[in-house]
Amino acid sequence: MQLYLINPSNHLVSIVNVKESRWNRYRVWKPLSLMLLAGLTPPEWEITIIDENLGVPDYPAMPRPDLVGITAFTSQANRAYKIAGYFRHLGVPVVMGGIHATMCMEEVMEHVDSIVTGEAEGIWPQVLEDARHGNLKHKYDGGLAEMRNVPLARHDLLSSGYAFGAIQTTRGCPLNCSFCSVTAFNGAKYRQRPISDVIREFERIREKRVLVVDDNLIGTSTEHIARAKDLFRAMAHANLGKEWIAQATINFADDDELLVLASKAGCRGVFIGFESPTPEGLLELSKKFNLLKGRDFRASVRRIQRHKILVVGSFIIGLDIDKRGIGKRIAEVARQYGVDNLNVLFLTPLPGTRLWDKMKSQNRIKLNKFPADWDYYTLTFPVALYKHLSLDSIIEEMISCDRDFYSISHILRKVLGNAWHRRQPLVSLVGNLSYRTNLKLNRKAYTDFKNYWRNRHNYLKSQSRETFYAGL
Ligand code: B12
Ligand code: SF4
Repeated sequence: MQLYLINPSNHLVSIVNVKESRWNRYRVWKPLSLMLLAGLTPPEWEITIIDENLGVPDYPAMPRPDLVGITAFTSQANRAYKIAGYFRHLGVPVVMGGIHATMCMEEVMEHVDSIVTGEAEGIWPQVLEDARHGNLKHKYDGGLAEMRNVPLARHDLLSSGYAFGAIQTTRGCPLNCSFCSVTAFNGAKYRQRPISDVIREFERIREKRVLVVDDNLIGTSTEHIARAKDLFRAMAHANLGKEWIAQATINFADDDELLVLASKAGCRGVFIGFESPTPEGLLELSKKFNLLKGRDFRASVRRIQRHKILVVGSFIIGLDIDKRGIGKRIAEVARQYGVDNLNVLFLTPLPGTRLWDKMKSQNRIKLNKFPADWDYYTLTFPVALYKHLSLDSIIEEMISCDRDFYSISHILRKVLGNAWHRRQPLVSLVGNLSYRTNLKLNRKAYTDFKNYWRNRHNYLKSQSRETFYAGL
């Protein structure tokens, strides 16, 4: 039995389109969900994982599979339906799972034979068994998995073309920020994998560099942090020889022992959501956690960096309180905090979030011709109406923020500072140049986006259902 597991590309973000810049090799990450599904798949299935981000294969030249499984974030949904349409046309049943299938069930059910909502661990073997007997149900629900049942992902099935491997050690986040889908999807309960499983899986990853995909690496409570320390001790003890980056909340800076252990375990970078430069902004996004204890962000960032861990700071532009000047303000604050890289995203209503409900009820979701408009739900386009910022002005704010933070003089200062402190100056240079190179691509993307926004009614009308499915 042949199984294809497919990660659809999004033409607006895929590596295929950004080949102009070799830095983007560092921005393409392995689809862990598919490697994990493969780990759950019994041996009678012959598995091929296709990551379209590495190039779209010549599907017609490939053998006809018995089943196709597709994963998709919302921004990949439009392409996912095209792939589904192609295989269903050949008579091959298609199953879709992942966050978009869970958040937009009804839409997805129109395009595939079967959907799997929630996490796959408890249900995927059953889906395969039903498929084998030609008895696929239209809908399955995996719910939330027991972490001891998360299998070792099949890293051997996707081994080349990536700068980073990927692994997951925890799921869920108790913080439930209004713009984020993680709590709605993976639950508020913070669930940790057995440490021995994490170590065994790390040992199977061939890449020297690894992305730990956890949304909140260390959690929030004393018990979560104690477990994170145990994990880091075990990783250092296993002498894995890996360098890894992860996502965490700012409390990562609060415990010096934790930082020492993380660094010994191979932590080289951490992505932290600061989200807004003002307390009002944090309240608007329900990110009260960042307000606790009258935190000094600059001191927190410094404490992390002292352990030779680079800090990427993430902010969101387009909040109801954001006015003209917010771009420069974010760049200025990010510099004050002393982050090594700045990542700014447009406030985007993702389905299943409280932000979606709010903006929908206020009729502010302007790119709403789905599925075509899902292509733009990459957080790199302003898809909604923003309270004080028009389409043109929010884009100008984003450009001015990036231009300011990634000016050559600022990059040089940062890199020299890192060289002085022996804190991965080369990595910091590559990271900064990669962002800077992308600025040019972004500007072109914004111009195309504005044209699309203004003309999309005509554009969408011109896409008949036949042309929609054609031309894979
Ligand atoms: C790693 C990651 C990335 C990596 C992606 C690597 C990759 N190719 O998969 C990178 C950095 C590239 C990335 C990019 C983006 N991401 Co991201 N990312 C994540 C993160 C942190 C972890 C995903 C992961 O690997 N999880 C581990 C795997 C094992 O879990 P899983 O994917 O959920 O899979 C399980 C189930 O969903 C299910 N399942 C999944 N697929 C399938 C398929 C089938 C057939 C079946 C049966 C089951 C099934 O089974 C799996 C096992 O239980 C999530 C947060 C999260 N908790 O999901 C955000 C998340 C998925 N990202 C998000 C977003 C918004 C983005 C971006 C659009 C924006 C951005 N700038 O970050 C871009 C989009 C890129 C694109 N191609 O369009 C949102 C998506 C929300 C949504 N509705 O789409 C999330 C949920 C974060 C959030 N704040 O809300 N991301
Ligand atoms: S943004 Fe981060 S802290 Fe907030 S709910 Fe999502 S994962 Fe948790």
